[in-house]
Amino acid sequence: MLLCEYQRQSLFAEVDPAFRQDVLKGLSVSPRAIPARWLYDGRGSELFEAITALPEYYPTRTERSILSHAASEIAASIGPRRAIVEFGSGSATKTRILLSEANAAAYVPIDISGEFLRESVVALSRAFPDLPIFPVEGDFTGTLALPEAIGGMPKLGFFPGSTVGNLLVPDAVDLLRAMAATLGAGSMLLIGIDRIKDADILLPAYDDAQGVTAAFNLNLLHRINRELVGSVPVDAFNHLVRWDDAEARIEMHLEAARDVHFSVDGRLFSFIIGETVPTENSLKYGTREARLLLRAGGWSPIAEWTDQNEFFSLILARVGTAAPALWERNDGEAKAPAVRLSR
Ligand code: SAH
Ligand code: AVI
Repeated sequence: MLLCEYQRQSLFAEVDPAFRQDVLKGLSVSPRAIPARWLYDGRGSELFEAITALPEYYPTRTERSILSHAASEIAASIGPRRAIVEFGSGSATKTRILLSEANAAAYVPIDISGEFLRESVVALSRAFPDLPIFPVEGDFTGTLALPEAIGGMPKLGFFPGSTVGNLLVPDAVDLLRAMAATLGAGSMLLIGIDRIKDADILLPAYDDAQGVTAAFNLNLLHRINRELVGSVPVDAFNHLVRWDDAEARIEMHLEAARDVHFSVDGRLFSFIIGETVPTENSLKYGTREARLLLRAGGWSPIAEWTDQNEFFSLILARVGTAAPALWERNDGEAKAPAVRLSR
């Protein structure tokens, strides 16, 4: 019944007014910038899935491996019958690993990419036929109400993929605080965070040899042309990736390869050669910074898992900032090592 309702909605899908507003504003202001969430229309989500399989893109396979090794320990820490609320669920591939161990009471995938969300829910409900699934289509940085059906259940927020890295620090803190408020008392959060590492590894991960990430970035221009009656000559733009060491972030831009003029929604825009519009930041964190970020966002880290190369962290946190983490206690209770290595 719920799925039919979602399928019905997709037939009447309209252009999101927030997309129009963000693009028109993002192209008009100086410096220009378009929020990364608009990279994910149906095609963008497909291209992101293709990125996750690229040899250069280490985050997905690394996090999947960490999660596979840590899943039973995580399940024991969170206890049974939680509702798992996933922020930016995408294909929910990693979620399957968690769901196989966690004995969840319900699953709430939240994603802005509606068509992709519906498809992934259909696939997931086949794999977990007894699991109540309540998809929520929308922007998790806005105000989203959770389905009433999970109101009384204890909750685990699941925020994998280092999607938190696509927000600047103040926005990430705001989001973490909003998650704490939405998930409520007694909730826990399992979050994936990509670590700072050599630019030699980071840059190819966002500028792969096959050009899939370039297609993902340029798809934003196709989306603008399609949904906002644009005339952007897509071949006049290049995919540009930079590593900003001071900010510890990858920046993805669209760069004009020549002087170019176009219209969007009836408004005229010009780029001179070399001018760029940023389309995504991907912030990387040190271990201490990641824990501080969580604390600032109203969560207390209680366990952390990483991989052999220490490329990626999976952190389990409890809502509230009062309790010290296991590795911070000196009262004899501390049993867990600061970092549990899993390969
Ligand atoms: N969790 C998956 C997918 C990560 S890709 C993984 O770990 O592989 C990021 C996902 O978040 C995409 O599916 C995208 O559509 C979604 N997303 C990005 N910004 C969003 C926002 N502001 N609100 C809701 N979903 C968002
Ligand atoms: C979803 N997010 C965490 C990805 C990242 O690595 O920042 C998006 C991405 N952009 C280009 N490649 C992957």
